[in-house]
Amino acid sequence: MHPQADLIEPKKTQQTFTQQLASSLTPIRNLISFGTPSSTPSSRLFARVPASTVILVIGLDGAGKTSLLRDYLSPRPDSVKTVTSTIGTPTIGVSLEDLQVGPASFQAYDLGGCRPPYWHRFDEDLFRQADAVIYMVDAADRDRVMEAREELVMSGLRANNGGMRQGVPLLVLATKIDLENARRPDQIETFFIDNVSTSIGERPRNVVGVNLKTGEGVLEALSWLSNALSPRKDTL
Ligand SMILES: Nc1nc2c(ncn2[C@@H]2O[C@H](COP(=O)(O)OP(=O)(O)O)[C@@H](O)[C@H]2O)c(=O)[nH]1
Ligand SMILES: [Mg+2]
Repeated sequence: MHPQADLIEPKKTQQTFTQQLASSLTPIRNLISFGTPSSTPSSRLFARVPASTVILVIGLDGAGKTSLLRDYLSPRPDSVKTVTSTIGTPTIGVSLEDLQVGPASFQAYDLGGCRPPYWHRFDEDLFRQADAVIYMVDAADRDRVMEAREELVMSGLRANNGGMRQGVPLLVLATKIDLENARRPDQIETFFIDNVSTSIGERPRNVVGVNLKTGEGVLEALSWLSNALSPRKDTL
């Protein structure tokens, strides 16, 4: 048994599925009691998405990508694998974090910084191959907000060799809403969606503010994404 298991309250048998998800989509210490990877709240949340769905988790470094994978989507912190891909000639190894959650794989990658142009082609490939994109933005980082939007628009949406495919859902997660200087989610929405709506085009999109220290907003955000990806019940 995990050393912290006795700190976790026993589950109430009458809890609904949604209540169970809400209470367990908090940092990893509360997920531990869920046991096997196949029974984690996040794997149940994404159980209905099509097989081999790729969910790209992307944004500037420090936005909270690793925290989301490690603390909310993974049954154990060590389930997140670091994989190396090569780009350019001569080739350079770049690291992505990869996590399988039921039929979906989450792939996290850092954008930004001063990188040669061929790195941007690699970014564009990631966007093009994704079935959904979680674009993570540090809502409290006012210095890099322009850079963050530029990366989304130029690599993700307006890429010369094709960025995000039509209809691919875009979830913008505004993290660190607990910090005093954080922008509100509606301000992030104006800046990242409304002001560049032509580039974003017609696709399911949503902006949710989250606090990855407590889990606030995470269930709402992931539920929206799993619904956006799951086959609709009412299709003919
Ligand atoms: N206060 C606060 N800190 C956060 C939040 N999300 C992430 N962090 C912290 O921000 C730092 C960078 O997060 P990380 O997940 O490594 O970002 P990544 O570079 O995008 O993978 C870490 O110290 C996290 O603990 C949040 O919502 N609130
Ligand atoms: Mg990281």
